[in-house]
Amino acid sequence: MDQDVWNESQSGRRKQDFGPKVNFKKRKIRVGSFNGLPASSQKLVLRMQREPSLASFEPVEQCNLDYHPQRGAAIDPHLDDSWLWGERLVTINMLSSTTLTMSLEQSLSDLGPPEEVRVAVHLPRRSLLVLYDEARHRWKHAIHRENIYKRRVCSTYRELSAEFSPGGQQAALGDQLLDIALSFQGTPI
Ligand SMILES: O=C(O)CCC(=O)C(=O)O
Repeated sequence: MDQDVWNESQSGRRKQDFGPKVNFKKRKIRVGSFNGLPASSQKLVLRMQREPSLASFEPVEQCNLDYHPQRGAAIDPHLDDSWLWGERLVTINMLSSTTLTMSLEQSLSDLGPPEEVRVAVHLPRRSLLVLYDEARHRWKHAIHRENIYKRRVCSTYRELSAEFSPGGQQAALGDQLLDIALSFQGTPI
């Protein structure tokens, strides 16, 4: 990864993207210069697919993030888009361990105001995390800066939503994106 350029991103992160150019607000997608996931991911994706829960997982996008305590790197609580991205978000955690903080606004009693419930998920170095179902769609996820102890790099892989999958309204575009992604000839966009 360090042989490719890292681009400055928000909150002290650096990133490398392998995927189409997307304007989520306008719901527009441009294939642009997307030329696939990197060659180094081919083996990893095959290995993921050996896990029963990832047997049908075909990623169409990869985002590498680089966190360093000296830059105060973090990612604020958020939900990933679900117009383009599908059910499973798969992240490989590398170089050092961290904690993923999951949070949900919940009224704990009928009368009380909503309160934030937090769950800390330990991510060991070299672990793989799959977010799906409520953890994907209801609970926000974040990495707080106090949980970055040393340089940490992660790769997040995303699959297509139903709209871009066979039978969906934008299946043809989805098919084209998958063909490019799974050529594994990519350079960062
Ligand atoms: O650093 C991580 O593990 C989380 C990355 C993430 O939430 C994202 O890319 O949307």
